[in-house]
Amino acid sequence: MKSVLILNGPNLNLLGTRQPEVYGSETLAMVEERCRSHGETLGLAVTCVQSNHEGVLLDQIHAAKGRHHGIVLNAGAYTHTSVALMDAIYSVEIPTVEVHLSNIHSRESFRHTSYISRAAIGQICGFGSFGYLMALEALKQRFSGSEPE
Ligand code: CA2
Repeated sequence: MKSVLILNGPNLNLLGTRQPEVYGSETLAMVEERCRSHGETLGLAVTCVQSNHEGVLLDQIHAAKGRHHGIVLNAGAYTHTSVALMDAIYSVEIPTVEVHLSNIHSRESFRHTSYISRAAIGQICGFGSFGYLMALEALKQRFSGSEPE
Protein backbone atom coordinates (compact mmCIF):
# COMPACT_ATOMS: atom_id res chain seq x y z
CA MET A 1 0.00 0.00 0.00
CA LYS A 2 1.30 3.46 -0.88
CA SER A 3 1.79 5.85 1.98
CA VAL A 4 1.25 9.62 1.94
CA LEU A 5 2.43 12.22 4.44
CA ILE A 6 0.14 15.22 4.88
CA LEU A 7 2.27 17.98 6.30
CA ASN A 8 0.82 21.25 7.57
CA GLY A 9 2.89 24.24 8.57
CA PRO A 10 2.65 27.27 10.83
CA ASN A 11 -0.67 28.45 12.25
CA LEU A 12 -2.68 25.74 10.54
CA ASN A 13 -3.34 24.29 14.01
CA LEU A 14 -5.57 27.36 14.43
CA LEU A 15 -7.94 26.35 11.62
CA GLY A 16 -11.57 26.76 12.54
CA THR A 17 -10.88 29.36 15.22
CA ARG A 18 -10.61 32.56 13.15
CA GLN A 19 -10.98 33.88 9.59
CA PRO A 20 -13.52 31.25 8.44
CA GLU A 21 -14.22 33.41 5.36
CA VAL A 22 -10.62 32.79 4.23
CA TYR A 23 -9.76 29.36 5.63
CA GLY A 24 -13.14 27.69 6.25
CA SER A 25 -14.75 26.63 9.50
CA GLU A 26 -13.34 23.11 9.87
CA THR A 27 -10.68 22.43 12.47
CA LEU A 28 -7.39 20.83 11.44
CA ALA A 29 -8.48 17.62 13.21
CA MET A 30 -11.60 17.53 11.00
CA VAL A 31 -9.57 18.11 7.84
CA GLU A 32 -7.09 15.40 8.84
CA GLU A 33 -9.90 12.93 9.52
CA ARG A 34 -11.39 13.60 6.06
CA CYS A 35 -7.96 13.02 4.53
CA ARG A 36 -7.51 9.70 6.34
CA SER A 37 -10.99 8.60 5.33
CA HIS A 38 -10.53 9.64 1.68
CA GLY A 39 -7.12 7.94 1.72
CA GLU A 40 -8.83 4.72 2.76
CA THR A 41 -11.22 4.90 -0.19
CA LEU A 42 -8.22 5.40 -2.50
CA GLY A 43 -6.21 2.63 -0.86
CA LEU A 44 -3.63 5.06 0.51
CA ALA A 45 -2.24 5.07 4.04
CA VAL A 46 -2.35 8.68 5.25
CA THR A 47 -0.22 10.10 8.05
CA CYS A 48 -0.87 13.68 9.21
CA VAL A 49 1.64 15.97 10.91
CA GLN A 50 1.46 19.69 11.74
CA SER A 51 4.25 21.88 13.06
CA ASN A 52 4.81 25.58 13.59
CA HIS A 53 8.58 25.09 13.29
CA GLU A 54 10.47 25.19 10.01
CA GLY A 55 13.17 22.81 11.29
CA VAL A 56 10.57 20.23 12.33
CA LEU A 57 8.97 20.45 8.87
CA LEU A 58 12.42 19.90 7.33
CA ASP A 59 13.02 16.87 9.58
CA GLN A 60 9.63 15.45 8.61
CA ILE A 61 10.42 15.80 4.89
CA HIS A 62 13.84 14.16 5.36
CA ALA A 63 12.32 11.31 7.42
CA ALA A 64 9.70 10.72 4.73
CA LYS A 65 12.41 9.25 2.47
CA GLY A 66 11.92 5.49 2.39
CA ARG A 67 8.74 5.76 4.45
CA HIS A 68 6.24 7.69 2.34
CA HIS A 69 5.63 7.57 -1.40
CA GLY A 70 4.08 11.03 -1.61
CA ILE A 71 3.74 14.26 0.34
CA VAL A 72 0.88 16.76 0.51
CA LEU A 73 2.35 20.00 1.82
CA ASN A 74 0.67 23.15 3.03
CA ALA A 75 3.72 25.03 4.27
CA GLY A 76 1.61 28.01 5.41
CA ALA A 77 3.56 31.26 5.40
CA TYR A 78 6.86 29.37 4.92
CA THR A 79 5.62 28.79 1.36
CA HIS A 80 6.60 32.36 0.56
CA THR A 81 9.96 32.44 2.34
CA SER A 82 11.58 29.04 2.69
CA VAL A 83 14.34 28.08 0.30
CA ALA A 84 15.19 25.40 2.89
CA LEU A 85 11.84 23.64 2.45
CA MET A 86 12.19 23.83 -1.33
CA ASP A 87 15.67 22.26 -1.11
CA ALA A 88 14.37 19.51 1.20
CA ILE A 89 11.62 18.56 -1.27
CA TYR A 90 14.15 18.46 -4.11
CA SER A 91 16.54 16.38 -2.05
CA VAL A 92 14.14 13.60 -1.02
CA GLU A 93 12.75 13.19 -4.55
CA ILE A 94 9.29 12.31 -3.24
CA PRO A 95 6.39 13.57 -5.39
CA THR A 96 4.97 16.50 -3.45
CA VAL A 97 1.69 18.28 -4.05
CA GLU A 98 1.48 21.83 -2.72
CA VAL A 99 -1.90 22.74 -1.21
CA HIS A 100 -3.37 26.00 0.04
CA LEU A 101 -6.83 26.50 1.43
CA SER A 102 -7.08 30.01 0.02
CA ASN A 103 -6.32 31.22 -3.49
CA ILE A 104 -2.89 32.68 -2.77
CA HIS A 105 -2.82 34.32 -6.23
CA SER A 106 -5.85 36.49 -5.52
CA ARG A 107 -4.46 37.73 -2.20
CA GLU A 108 -1.60 40.07 -1.19
CA SER A 109 1.31 40.11 -3.66
CA PHE A 110 3.72 38.62 -1.08
CA ARG A 111 1.60 35.44 -1.20
CA HIS A 112 1.94 35.11 -4.99
CA THR A 113 5.47 33.71 -4.73
CA SER A 114 5.89 30.09 -3.72
CA TYR A 115 9.29 28.50 -3.25
CA ILE A 116 7.46 25.18 -2.78
CA SER A 117 6.05 25.30 -6.32
CA ARG A 118 9.49 25.02 -7.86
CA ALA A 119 9.99 21.59 -6.28
CA ALA A 120 6.39 20.35 -6.18
CA ILE A 121 4.74 18.32 -8.94
CA GLY A 122 1.78 20.71 -8.79
CA GLN A 123 -0.13 23.26 -6.76
CA ILE A 124 -3.78 23.24 -5.67
CA CYS A 125 -5.16 26.37 -4.08
CA GLY A 126 -8.45 28.12 -3.47
CA PHE A 127 -10.68 25.09 -2.88
CA GLY A 128 -10.51 25.01 0.90
CA SER A 129 -9.97 21.66 2.58
CA PHE A 130 -11.21 19.86 -0.56
CA GLY A 131 -7.78 20.71 -1.98
CA TYR A 132 -6.18 18.09 0.28
CA LEU A 133 -8.51 15.42 -1.14
CA MET A 134 -7.70 16.59 -4.67
CA ALA A 135 -4.01 16.27 -3.83
CA LEU A 136 -4.54 12.67 -2.66
CA GLU A 137 -6.31 11.93 -5.95
CA ALA A 138 -3.41 13.46 -7.88
CA LEU A 139 -0.88 11.33 -6.01
CA LYS A 140 -2.99 8.21 -6.53
CA GLN A 141 -2.94 8.91 -10.29
CA ARG A 142 0.78 9.47 -10.13
CA PHE A 143 1.36 6.17 -8.34
CA SER A 144 -0.69 4.29 -10.91
CA GLY A 145 1.41 5.84 -13.67
CA SER A 146 -1.54 7.26 -15.57
CA GLU A 147 -0.99 10.92 -14.88
CA PRO A 148 -0.70 13.28 -17.87
CA GLU A 149 2.88 14.18 -18.92
O1 CA2 B 1 -4.21 29.33 2.17
C1 CA2 B 1 -3.40 28.64 2.80
O2 CA2 B 1 -3.58 27.44 3.04
C2 CA2 B 1 -2.13 29.29 3.39
O3 CA2 B 1 -1.06 28.36 3.27
C3 CA2 B 1 -2.44 29.58 4.84
C4 CA2 B 1 -1.34 30.37 5.55
C5 CA2 B 1 -0.93 31.60 4.74
O4 CA2 B 1 0.17 32.23 5.36
C6 CA2 B 1 -0.58 31.23 3.30
O5 CA2 B 1 -0.28 32.44 2.61
C7 CA2 B 1 -1.75 30.55 2.62
C8 CA2 B 1 -1.81 30.85 6.93
C9 CA2 B 1 -2.44 29.82 7.77
C10 CA2 B 1 -3.09 30.51 8.96
O6 CA2 B 1 -4.22 29.75 9.30
C11 CA2 B 1 -5.07 30.28 10.23
C12 CA2 B 1 -6.30 29.71 10.29
C13 CA2 B 1 -7.22 30.19 11.17
C14 CA2 B 1 -6.90 31.23 12.03
C15 CA2 B 1 -5.66 31.79 11.95
C16 CA2 B 1 -4.72 31.32 11.08
